[in-house]
Amino acid sequence: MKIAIVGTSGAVGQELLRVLDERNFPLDELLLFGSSRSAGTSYNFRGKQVEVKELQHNDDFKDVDIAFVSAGGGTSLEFAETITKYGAIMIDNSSAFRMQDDVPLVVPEVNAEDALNSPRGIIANPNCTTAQLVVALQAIEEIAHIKRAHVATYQAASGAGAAAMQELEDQYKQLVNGEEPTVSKFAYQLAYNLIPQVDVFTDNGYTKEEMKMYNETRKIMHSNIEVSATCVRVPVMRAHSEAIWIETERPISVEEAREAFSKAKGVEVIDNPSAREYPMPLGLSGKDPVYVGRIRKDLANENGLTFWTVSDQIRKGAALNAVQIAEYLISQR
Ligand code: 2RA
Repeated sequence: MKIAIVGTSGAVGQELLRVLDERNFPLDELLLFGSSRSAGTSYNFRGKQVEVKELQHNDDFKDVDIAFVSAGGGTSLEFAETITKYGAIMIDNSSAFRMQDDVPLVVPEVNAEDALNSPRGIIANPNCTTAQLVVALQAIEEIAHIKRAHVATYQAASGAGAAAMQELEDQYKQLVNGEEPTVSKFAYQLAYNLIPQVDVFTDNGYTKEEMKMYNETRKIMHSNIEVSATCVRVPVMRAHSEAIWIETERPISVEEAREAFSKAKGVEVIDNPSAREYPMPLGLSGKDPVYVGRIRKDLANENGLTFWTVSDQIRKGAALNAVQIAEYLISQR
């Protein structure tokens, strides 16, 4: 099994190396690709130094089985043909192909089988906020159809990349030292602040990030579910949180919901309010599950339920989900 990573030096690329190693992914050879800037850098994988090659339009992907691509939508669009032309499966973390009809958009806990039909050899990884959302929603969908969901996201700096995480750290240090904080990765200072905008605004007043949650959730769940989200950037390093309100076709009890979450693939319940036990980004970063807590009936809707989720944006939100898609493909061979 020959595996490639495109975008190795980025936060997701680095996490892919960790996840492939931790999960003992069955590969015989690993190829690393990146920009001209990162070419020549080498990374240790299973005791061997592997050097990053510059991504170019050549035959480098001739014998590759699966290529994990996380280098931005422009690179995915430009190199999809080069990567797949000899039969490699491209698991793409960008938004470039997610909503194309001939590209499956996959979260294995929800629609793994869709990955078996990739006519272009491309399988899309969802937006991190969507992956976290649908893993939790699927638990409830199994017991009662969800008609609509309202979501408020609390998105970590990591969503904007490793440099954005560094900028957040720097801002706190600069402010403590009485210096002007560096503001370049976000529209405003993030330290001690919240920014109610992730990505650009669209004509309906929602941001692209919020429309991803609407469109991607419907595609992954094969559902007419209505999703209305407000996506907010918060001064947290790498785990996204989401407050979720759902309306189901029939009323479901908290006990039913808690049991459904407890049984659900990829979900871990932390829900004991009397002991102040609920998911928080601090301490859950770097872990695999989507954590669910604060489960309760929605006071404002007799068919409503509300709950809180936390998940690592770089793992389940990107690298882990991509590797799980690859694991599923291998399991079906
Ligand atoms: C973010 N979901 O959090 C977007 C892209 N990773 O910035």
